[in-house]
Amino acid sequence: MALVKRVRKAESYFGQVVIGPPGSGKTTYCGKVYKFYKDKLNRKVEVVNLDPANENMNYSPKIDIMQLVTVEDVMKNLNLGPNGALMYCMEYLEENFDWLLNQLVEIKDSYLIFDMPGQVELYTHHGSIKKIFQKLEKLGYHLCAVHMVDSHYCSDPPKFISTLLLSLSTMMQIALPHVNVLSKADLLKKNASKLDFNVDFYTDVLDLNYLLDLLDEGPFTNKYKKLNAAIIELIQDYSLVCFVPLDVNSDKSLLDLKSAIDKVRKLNIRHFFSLQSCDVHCYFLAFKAQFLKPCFYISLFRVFLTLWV
Ligand SMILES: Nc1nc2c(ncn2[C@@H]2O[C@H](COP(=O)(O)OP(=O)(O)OP(=O)(O)O)[C@@H](O)[C@H]2O)c(=O)[nH]1
Ligand SMILES: [Mg+2]
Repeated sequence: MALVKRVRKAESYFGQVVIGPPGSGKTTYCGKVYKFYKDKLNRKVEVVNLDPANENMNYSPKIDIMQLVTVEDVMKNLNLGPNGALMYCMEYLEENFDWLLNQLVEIKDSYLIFDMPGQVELYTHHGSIKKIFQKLEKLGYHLCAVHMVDSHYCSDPPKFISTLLLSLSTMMQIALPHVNVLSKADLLKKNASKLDFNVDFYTDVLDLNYLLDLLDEGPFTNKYKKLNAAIIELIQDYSLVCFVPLDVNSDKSLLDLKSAIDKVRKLNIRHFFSLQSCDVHCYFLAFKAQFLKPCFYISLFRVFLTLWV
């Protein structure tokens, strides 16, 4: 209780929570953005590692979950596999929230970068991460989710559609101000000639029906195509998902992402519907309000109906 009071006394705190599937570039980004903020922007910044199986950190974390619990120890002691052990670690962190808060209080004047694990269910339906960041929000931490997906998925239409759906469900689950990022944009540029469309098509997520034309035709894939059409309609109708491309080795790219994050943070949720979401490349809690609209549920229902019919 005293700890919570100590936090409440202070002003607001800011930072970003770097989430996304395995290997999407989260840890690399955390190390690069740490250096960028510190050396180029002269900001006080710290990285908090919340991945209990983080082996190759390219930064020295100020707070490290591996001092509280590791996947390796949980696997050994509880006889769990790597995925179950990671879920256990996150639940353990949730139970020991004060361990985290105690250390956050010590670096309250720094901008925070949270490096997160790469297990997708932690961001789509498991509750611990959501609850941890909700608690921090209530204590005055203004955090933005930076959701990384590997831009290599742009090379395959069905994979790109899955990526859109994953981004949407992560936004719904985590419910923080949110920026979707297509990581490894240098490779995207390098291989642009092999893509079906130009890079803007994938970042702006506008005319998705073109993707449908690229899906295989056939008696067995007809239903699959109808399902993809319904998913595309859902994503396009609500214009909730688009991406900021990121090349971690480019300062300009890091700066562009910083601007998108700052916009998300500064914009008042109530202004959301007066903005073109793709103009700002960012989406935030306001889409909660979409869920109050019956038509949102009708669209979702249609997706599931297509799956069954
Ligand atoms: N070309 C290129 N490679 C990158 C970029 N960002 C990350 N990588 C590479 O992608 C690989 C995975 O990066 P990580 O930072 O370990 O990914 P992660 O999301 O932290 O992975 P997990 O923690 O296992 O989920 C590494 O080999 C990085 O060097 C980028 O902008 N461009
Ligand atoms: Mg990592």
